[in-house]
Amino acid sequence: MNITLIYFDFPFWRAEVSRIALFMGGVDFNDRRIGSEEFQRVKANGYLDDGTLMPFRQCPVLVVDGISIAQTGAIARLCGKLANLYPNNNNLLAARVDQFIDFLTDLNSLISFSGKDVSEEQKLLNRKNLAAGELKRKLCILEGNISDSDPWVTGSEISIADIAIWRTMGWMVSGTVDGFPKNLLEEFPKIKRVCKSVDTHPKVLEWISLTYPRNYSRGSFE
Ligand SMILES: N[C@@H](CCC(=O)N[C@@H](CS)C(=O)NCC(=O)O)C(=O)O
Repeated sequence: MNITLIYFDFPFWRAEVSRIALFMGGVDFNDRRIGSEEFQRVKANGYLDDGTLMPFRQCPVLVVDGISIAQTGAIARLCGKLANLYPNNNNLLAARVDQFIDFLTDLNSLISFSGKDVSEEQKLLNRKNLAAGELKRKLCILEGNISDSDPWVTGSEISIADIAIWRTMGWMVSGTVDGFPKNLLEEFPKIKRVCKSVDTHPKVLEWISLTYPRNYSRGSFE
């Protein structure tokens, strides 16, 4: 199987969950990172410069044996299956993983839209309100869906859901999202516990040392 994952040159969860899954599973892939100029051309015509199809003119895209697949969740599920980080033969458990990925997609949209087509000042205000209001409510709900006793969100095995939660939360508390305080997770010990477990996983640390810029702020879960 020939696999290429296309995204930008930073570890945002949309691509990072799949990159890390493939790495953890020992699945060979081409980690293709594109620049903003090429992405402008993708948005205009739907193809990379080498002719690769970008189905919805968005990133990430996974190309498997010449077939292009779009959408974060679809890509993460496929990579999770290939890497044994997503249930291959248990539909119910698979749906339990899916619900977390879809929930994170909701959170991502909430955050993105709060900064869309508004002034910097308004964006900062929107983000502050979001962090103290609707986002906090959603984090509270996420916290309530994590068990007190299981090590990972869907039980005894790590899955793409844990990796996705770690990377999304890490981004939110990294200090790079204007208006979000770094202590956003203060009241959520179970979310922090899961994030810390991923953040200290030996394969995740190996991937970080291989690919993250030195001093990259991936958030603290203390
Ligand atoms: N629903 C898509 C959204 C992906 C998305 O919004 N990606 C951003 C980059 S992080 C993008 O390509 N934005 C450009 C656009 O939507 O035109 C997914 O889940 O992958």
